[in-house]
Amino acid sequence: MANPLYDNLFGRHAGQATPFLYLSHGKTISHETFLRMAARYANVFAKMGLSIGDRVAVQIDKSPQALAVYAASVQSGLVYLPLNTAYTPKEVSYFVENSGASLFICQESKGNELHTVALNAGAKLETLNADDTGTFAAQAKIMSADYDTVDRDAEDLVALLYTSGTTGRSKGTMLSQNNLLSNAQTLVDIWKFSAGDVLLHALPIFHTHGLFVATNVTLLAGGSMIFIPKFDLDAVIDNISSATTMMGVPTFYTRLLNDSRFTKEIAQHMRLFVSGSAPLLAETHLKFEARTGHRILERYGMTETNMNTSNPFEGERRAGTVGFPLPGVEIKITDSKTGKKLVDGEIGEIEVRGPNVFKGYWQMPEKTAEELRIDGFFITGDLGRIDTDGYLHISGRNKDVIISGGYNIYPKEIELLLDAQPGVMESAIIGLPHKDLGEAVVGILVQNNDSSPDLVQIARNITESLAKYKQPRKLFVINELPRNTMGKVQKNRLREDYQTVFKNIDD
Ligand code: MCA
Ligand code: AMP
Repeated sequence: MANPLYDNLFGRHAGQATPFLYLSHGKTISHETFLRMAARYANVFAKMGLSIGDRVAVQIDKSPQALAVYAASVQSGLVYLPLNTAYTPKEVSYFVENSGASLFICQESKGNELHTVALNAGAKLETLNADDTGTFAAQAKIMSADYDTVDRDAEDLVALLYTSGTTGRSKGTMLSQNNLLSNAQTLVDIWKFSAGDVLLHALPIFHTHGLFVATNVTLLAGGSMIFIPKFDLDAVIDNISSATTMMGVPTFYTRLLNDSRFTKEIAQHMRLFVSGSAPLLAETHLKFEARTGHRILERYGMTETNMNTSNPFEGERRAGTVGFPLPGVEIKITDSKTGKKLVDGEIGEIEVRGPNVFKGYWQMPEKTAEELRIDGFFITGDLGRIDTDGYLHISGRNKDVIISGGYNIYPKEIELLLDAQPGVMESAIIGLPHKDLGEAVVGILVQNNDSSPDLVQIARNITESLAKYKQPRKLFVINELPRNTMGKVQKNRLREDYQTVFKNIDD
């Protein structure tokens, strides 16, 4: 037996002093140093008595330590559950409880407020900071840097990533060793990653894009990463000439284009820019090429499926499309109502099948059955069409979701909170065009007959329950929501009415 994901991503670098992470102030962490840190962490897990399949929930700043917790979880046969650092304790409590996590690791600064969260969920709480301090780090320091990797099967669960749902309840996406490994292998191959690659990493590492695409691909190829804590324009511009590749959400590229320091010269050393998580406007694609001579490679993925399609590395990277199905991945376009396959050119539901497709939603068999067909096709909720040359175009969404700066935001979750506010009869959350974030969140409220809503107070009331990026940037009050004959709120009409709310990039 073996542990395919650990062996391929991590174990293969054992004893190698080659660079893995370039940090600020000229500090470098080699593969060997990183693996020793992970092995120490795995020994802490063992000492705590964690067993195979236990969930480890983690809400800590982007750091080598955070990546080492991921590696240690894989090595120990645990299930890694990364959480957005923007989530409030209220949001976190749902994930820790729902997953039944045995261990919850947070930053020391949040230890006090998250203590109750862990307690209520029956999870043990440990702290870990980006400077390698905290209760978890202290235990790791006295542990051996050798650990016998736990045997795992390709189909075993390795990660649980939560995605919000259209009903307002988040679902835990169960990902197997092979879901992650097969996808990383394909991407290394088609994007021609090698040990010589230096990836400029400015994405968060609690989502698929920054963790399973950028990091797994680099690890598998044996390359290195310039590891920046977050997308900081100055840091990206300072480091870009030392990198060979970058992965980002469209906001990264629009922000770079808006800065005159971002020139053809500093991008000369790069061999590949990849974009995903949200639509890249054809206009951005063309401007980027005009400025740098590089054509951004756009690809399409989801938490449930990792990557599904990609524009070609060699061949035409077509603006406004997400390219072709990855090798081994099938895409079909179906009629949303009947599920029947449509002919090329027609717009319908995008369905995906392949080794990348997840194992189902954690303890939600009905939800799983609704979205994952018995024949293995996953109904993405995205709408698209395949053109005569075989390129997939994403033309819309069949699900009510807003994508803001690459983060998915589900209106229902916010509407449920707004509907419960004093003076509010009902609400509708919409995403409106935003020059920096692609879409930004706006709330439309209908007031109660007897009292009017206090918008300032409402904005204050929801801060405890919602991460900052989900909070509406603007709230409006109207007399009634437009509805169709079936009584369904016509959000497209609201979007039309308010489409110019964010006129400037700074709005
Ligand atoms: C930060 N804020 C946001 C967002 N990010 N508001 C809406 N949408 C956001 N995405 C808030 C901050 O809390 C702050 O509030 C204010 O906006 C301005 O922050 P700013 O400093 O400008 O933002 P930032 O820190 O620079 O972040 C923007 C960002 C970041 C760089 C676009 O959100 C980011 O790194 N996004 C990447 C998301 C990602 O990795 N998605 C992949 C999901 P205030 O100032 O009031 O406190 S995986 C996925 O989608 C699939 C699998 C796929 O295909 O990849
Ligand atoms: P998430 O739930 O965070 O995994 O987000 C997945 C969703 O992001 C997909 O269902 C798409 O709606 C969207 N997405 C990802 N990549 C692209 C892309 N290149 N173009 C348009 N939408 C994308």
